[in-house]
Amino acid sequence: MRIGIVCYPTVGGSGVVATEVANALALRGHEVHLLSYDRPARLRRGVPGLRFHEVAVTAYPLFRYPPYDLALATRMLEVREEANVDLFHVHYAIPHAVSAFLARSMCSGDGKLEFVTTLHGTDITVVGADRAYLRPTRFALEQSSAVTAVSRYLAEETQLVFGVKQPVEVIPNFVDTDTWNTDGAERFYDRASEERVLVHVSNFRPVKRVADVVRAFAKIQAKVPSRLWLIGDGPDREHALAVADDLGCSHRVDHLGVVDHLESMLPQCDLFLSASETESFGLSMLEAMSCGVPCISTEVGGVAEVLGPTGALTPFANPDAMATAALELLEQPELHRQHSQASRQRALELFTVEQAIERYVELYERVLQ
Ligand code: GMT
Repeated sequence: MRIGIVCYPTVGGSGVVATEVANALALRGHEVHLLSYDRPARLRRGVPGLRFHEVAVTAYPLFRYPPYDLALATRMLEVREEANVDLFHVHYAIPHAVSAFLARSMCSGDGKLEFVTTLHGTDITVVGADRAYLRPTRFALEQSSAVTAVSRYLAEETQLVFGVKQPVEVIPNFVDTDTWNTDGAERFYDRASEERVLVHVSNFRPVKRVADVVRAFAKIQAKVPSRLWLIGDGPDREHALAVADDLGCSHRVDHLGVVDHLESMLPQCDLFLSASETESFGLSMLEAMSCGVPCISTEVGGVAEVLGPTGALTPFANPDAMATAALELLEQPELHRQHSQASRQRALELFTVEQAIERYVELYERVLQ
């Protein structure tokens, strides 16, 4: 098949998932055209049949907000005409699904331009529910050849917020379990120092509540020797570090920024902490699980579908409860070992690349019939 993929190029979850879908499809012999305003970091080079198409937006003094959605629609049309793509798969509804509809409407020639929209989370729960975006997003979802969501929670939320008529199919996110593995894993019971390494990975947006992670960690480090690795970057970084300072634990908190090879660091971690206010899936937790790192998360959105019986879920905005759940695993090596193995096992059983790509290919075929 010839497939066009549209996504944001940032390290955020939707861009990562879209890029991994593109990589996996190309490695399976499909011709894949990825469109975005920058080349995504995870897009593989040298894979036959995998091409990147930059979407350039012209600046003009009159444009306070350059119209990216128009530039994207034009680029989609060009790629359709040049490469004769069979269908587009757009990740994150806003504005990608609207651009896809526009591209379809401008398209002349044989056949309807089909597009599949995959919803990732904030495109529905935060941004999509904004009055300014709600109606065009709902319209574009109704026009999509098929709509998928990355968790059951998000599919239900979409029906609730948008009242769309067509079904929303759940195709969960996935992880490359070969790359994200437990090779060379070293947990606290293997270390002479017994220091526990806790990790949080995110884009540090307010929705991630990184300061709550730090608050929970302050309690944990008062009980067991430990460090907190804060990985990623974003608007709440300074606030989170200031909270660590206020709570007297900044000497145990390392902000490592955006790292290149997270998969080689996770096997050295003991626990992943997530304090998000909403999380449709929690891709970075799945990556941690695949490396045998149990996750403690707030009980929000679709996280329960990802963690299952591994790790623990704690109430939102309750760092004390998060610390208590974390200490349970960090003070009992045998219990930690069980959760670590169960986390890896769950990733292998339910969230592999093969499972997800098979579902997407089957959906594309259905749409094209
Ligand atoms: O909102 C973000 O933090 C980024 C966003 C994205 O689309 O880049 O993440 C969402 O999509 C990810 C991939 O499907 C999910 O793993 C995240 O849970 C989801 N974020 C939220 O729902 C807050």
